[in-house]
Amino acid sequence: MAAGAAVPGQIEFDLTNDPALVAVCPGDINGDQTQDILDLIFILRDISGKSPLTGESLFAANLDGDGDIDVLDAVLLLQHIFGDKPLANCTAEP
Ligand SMILES: [Ca+2]
Ligand SMILES: [Ca+2]
Repeated sequence: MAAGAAVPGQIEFDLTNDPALVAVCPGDINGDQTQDILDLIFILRDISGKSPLTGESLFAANLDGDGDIDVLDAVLLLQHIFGDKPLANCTAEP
């Protein structure tokens, strides 16, 4: 995990793999406050290389917190969609 170079007078932004440090809803890749089939499509498109995720969506998609997006994350989201293993609910910020 590489730290960004500090620029004096500016806020340093360090990319981290810790989802707790990034304000995203796990599983909500498109940011509409729900985790559904549309988000699964984003994960599948990332895995297939058609449309790699970036920024916050990358953190939202990494459901098992292992640092990259793969089929395990897709399975976790599928389990949520089918109700087998629900993820934490997303609620809109007030
Ligand atoms: Ca969503
Ligand atoms: Ca993962």
